[in-house]
Amino acid sequence: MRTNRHSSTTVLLAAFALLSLAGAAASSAQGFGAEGPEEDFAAAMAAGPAAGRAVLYSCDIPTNRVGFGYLQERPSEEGVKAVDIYLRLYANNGITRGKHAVHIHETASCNPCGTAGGHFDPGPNSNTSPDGNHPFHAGDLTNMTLDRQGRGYHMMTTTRVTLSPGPLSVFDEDGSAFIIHTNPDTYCPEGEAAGCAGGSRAACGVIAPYP
Ligand SMILES: [Cu+2]
Repeated sequence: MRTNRHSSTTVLLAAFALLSLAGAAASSAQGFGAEGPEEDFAAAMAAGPAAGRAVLYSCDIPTNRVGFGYLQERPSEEGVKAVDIYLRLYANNGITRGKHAVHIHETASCNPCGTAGGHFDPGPNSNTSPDGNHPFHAGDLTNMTLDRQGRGYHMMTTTRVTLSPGPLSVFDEDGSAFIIHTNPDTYCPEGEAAGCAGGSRAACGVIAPYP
């Protein structure tokens, strides 16, 4: 349902400007080079055939824009691809310091946040129940950590989803959305337990093709 887009100097500059604007902070990122995450991300966007972005809004005050996310698929001839994800939350967004679960949820809807549905899990044995099939969903990601002002950024790479068309694409018929949860993801080591995947929803952003 989507087509590849050309990368261009305009895209590179726009991505760089946005990411630079977000500023630098300490990082525990893996898989990014010495140039720094934001420069690497801008370069990847210029080279890659498929990218996505999301504007994150508060689940308590849906008009409050609290951050953004970028996704970049690495070019590959193979069906399984790596997708780099960058998330940024601004200061004073009403979200508490500490760790917060991050997932790709199954529907491109945030209004209200519950309409994003369960966790993205398109497989033939799909079970999108947030606490029920966790951490085995395709959309399960890693916790992000916010500072005392609720500010932070997070980078991760997943091979469980794609941005280009295919059975794992987040751009399926009803799209997908990021959810940042109120609590940390415990990754449910004891199996299903209420709230083990992060509990209630703090922020949400519909994932859209970019640019
Ligand atoms: Cu979730």
